[in-house]
Amino acid sequence: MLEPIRPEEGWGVLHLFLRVDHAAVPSLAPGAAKEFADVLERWSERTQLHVFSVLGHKADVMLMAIDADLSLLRALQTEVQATQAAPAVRLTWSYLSLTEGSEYMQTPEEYREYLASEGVEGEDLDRRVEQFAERMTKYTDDKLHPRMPAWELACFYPMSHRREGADNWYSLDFPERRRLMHDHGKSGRAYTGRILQLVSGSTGLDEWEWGVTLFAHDLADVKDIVYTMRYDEASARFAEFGDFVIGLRRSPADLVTEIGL
Ligand code: 76R
Repeated sequence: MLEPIRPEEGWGVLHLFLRVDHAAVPSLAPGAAKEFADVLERWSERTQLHVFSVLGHKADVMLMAIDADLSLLRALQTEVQATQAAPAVRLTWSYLSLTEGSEYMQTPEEYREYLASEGVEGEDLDRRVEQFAERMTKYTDDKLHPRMPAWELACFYPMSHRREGADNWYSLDFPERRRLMHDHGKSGRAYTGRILQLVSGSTGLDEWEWGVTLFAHDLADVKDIVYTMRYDEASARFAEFGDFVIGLRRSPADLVTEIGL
C-alpha cells in the first residue's frame, strides 16, 4: 500500500457506482462472483464501507467508503475493479467529497452573551458555557469523523447552492446564511431517528458542492424529508440537485446474487 494521504481536516467520502454487464457474466471465471464478494467483505473490515444494491438504471451497486486516508480509498477502488468479475463490472459514476463541520453553529462566546442577556451569571454561567463548549466539540467531531450505522436504505444525491441574480447564496451575508441554515436544521431535526444525513463537502473536488447521503429505515421518510425541505428557504431558493440514487443495504454475499453476477 502507498503512503497514507490524509486531509488536514475531514475524512474522505468516496461513492462508487458500478453496473453489471450481464452479457459478460456467462464467460466469467467460476469463482468470480465469490471473489468480488470477498473483496467487499475484506474491505468492510478495513474501512467504513457501506454496500447497497441500487434500484433503477443509474447503477446496480452503490459503495460508500469513508476513511481518513485517501490512498486507502484509492486502493479499495482498484481492488473492487480488479477481481475476476472485472469483465462484467463497470465503474460508471463516482462521487468524491470530504466530511466537514458547520460554519454556522453558535460559538461558546455567543452562547455566553445569550445566557448573560437572559440574566444568567457567575458560576452557573461559566458551567453552562463549558457544557455547551463540550457539546459543540463532540458535535464537530461527529461531523468530521462520522460512524454511520447500518440502516437499511440509502439515498444519495449531489447538490449545490444557486448563484443566480437575487438568488446567489454566495453573495448573502453571514447572518442571513446562518438564519437560513438554522431554519433548515430545525426542519431537519423533525426527522431524528428516521433519517440520518451525511452532508459532505465537494467544492473543488467534484462537480457539485456537496454530496448528500441519507440513511433511512423507510423509503417514505426519504421522500417526505426531501419534499418537506424543498419548502425551506435554503432549498427552495438556493438549492440545485443532481441525480438521486436509492440503495438497499446488502451483505456482499446477498449483493452478488441479487445483481446477477
Ligand atoms: O447538524 C445539524 O443539526 C446542524 C444544522 C445543519 C446544518 C448546518 C443541518 C441539519 N444541515 C446543515 C448543513 Mn442539512 N441537509 C441537506 C439536505 O434536499 C435538500 O433540500 C437538501 C439536502 C438534507 C436532506 C439535509 C438534512 N445541510 C447542510 C448543508 C451545508 C450548507 C452550507 O454549509 O452552506 C447542506 C448542503 C445541507 C443539505 N440537515 C440537518 C438535514 C437534517 C435531517 C438535519 C437535522 C440533523 C439533526 O438531527 O440534527
